[in-house]
Amino acid sequence: MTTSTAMRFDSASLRPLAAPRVAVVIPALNEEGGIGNVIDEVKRALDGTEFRIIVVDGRSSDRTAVVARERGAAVVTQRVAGYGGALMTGFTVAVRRWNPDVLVMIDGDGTYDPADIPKLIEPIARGDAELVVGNRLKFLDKSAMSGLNRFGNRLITGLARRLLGLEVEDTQCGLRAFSADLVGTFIGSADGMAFATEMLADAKEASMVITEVPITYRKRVGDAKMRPITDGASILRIVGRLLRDYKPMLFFGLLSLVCLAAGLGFGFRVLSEFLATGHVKEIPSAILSSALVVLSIQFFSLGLVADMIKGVGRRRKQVWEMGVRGDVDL
Ligand SMILES: Nc1nc2c(ncn2[C@@H]2O[C@H](COP(=O)(O)OP(=O)(O)OP(=O)(O)O)[C@@H](O)[C@H]2O)c(=O)[nH]1
Ligand SMILES: [Mg+2]
Repeated sequence: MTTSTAMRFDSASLRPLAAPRVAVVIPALNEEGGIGNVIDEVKRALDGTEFRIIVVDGRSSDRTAVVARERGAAVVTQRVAGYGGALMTGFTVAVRRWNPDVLVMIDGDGTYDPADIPKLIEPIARGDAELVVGNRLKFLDKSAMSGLNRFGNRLITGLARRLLGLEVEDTQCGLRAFSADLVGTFIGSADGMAFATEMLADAKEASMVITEVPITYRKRVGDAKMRPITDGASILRIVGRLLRDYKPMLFFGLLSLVCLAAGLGFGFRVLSEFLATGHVKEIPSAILSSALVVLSIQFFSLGLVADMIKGVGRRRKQVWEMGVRGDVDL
């Protein structure tokens, strides 16, 4: 279990909830084989809790929407494409139409066990966490995740943890719960599966208190929607973009250092030739060297400016969040 220790400005959303209202959002694209069972299992798991189930249909070509409606879930069609777009649609609909205390996200393919949902809600209801992420890696059934997926998962998780400073072990887990007060924390700009990583970066940026809870992971029902190579590449791209947006000084500083090192490398040859002979014959090297050093300075300045912009944006967001998070009766 990992808990973020980032400094917090306000803990109003960490209040205990006696009987939380729970909205479960299920993104589903051609999951007619699994969705019905997932809905039934969610109902069983949340028996005794006040809850709603929202299936976000990605314009499935099979009977996903029909099956979901038959089992009593509310079905909405997503407006923004992709897995992330589906989840953001579901969160927005849930918050605007029903005002839940806790939002839960779970896949419609039966890989997650809805019986784990109460375990995820508990730390939020106790007032100990704002975002709870499932961790599949604790007891992973090897047949549930292909070798390629496991490798990709480890690579992406390692990069995301190191570069973005995420303190979550299973960064790609799709079973999560969070305090509905903080739904505005998530920007949802990442397309496809990269949303899972972006969500954690947003949570960290907003100093949300994050906890991981071990869960079970099963073999999926129906065909995979994930394309390991395309989705893996898109997640790597998003890690790069998140690094640029959340750690601009590191991102541009690294580019600046690389250019500086290359520039000095070429410059050294020119300079040593000049010192030895008094002439510069390697004109191309001299030009390349100065261009690289100028580029390095530009990257560094860009880093400084981006860092300043980020600081201003963050302050504005903190003020905004304090305003909406307060436990105040109006
Ligand atoms: N509405 C909607 N749902 C999607 C979309 N892409 C994926 N999903 C759903 O999101 C959930 C997770 O997608 P999966 O295909 O299971 O991806 P995964 O869990 O990373 O990989 P596998 O289970 O190994 O295929 C499933 O319920 C999908 O049906 C989409 O574009 N729109
Ligand atoms: Mg799945």
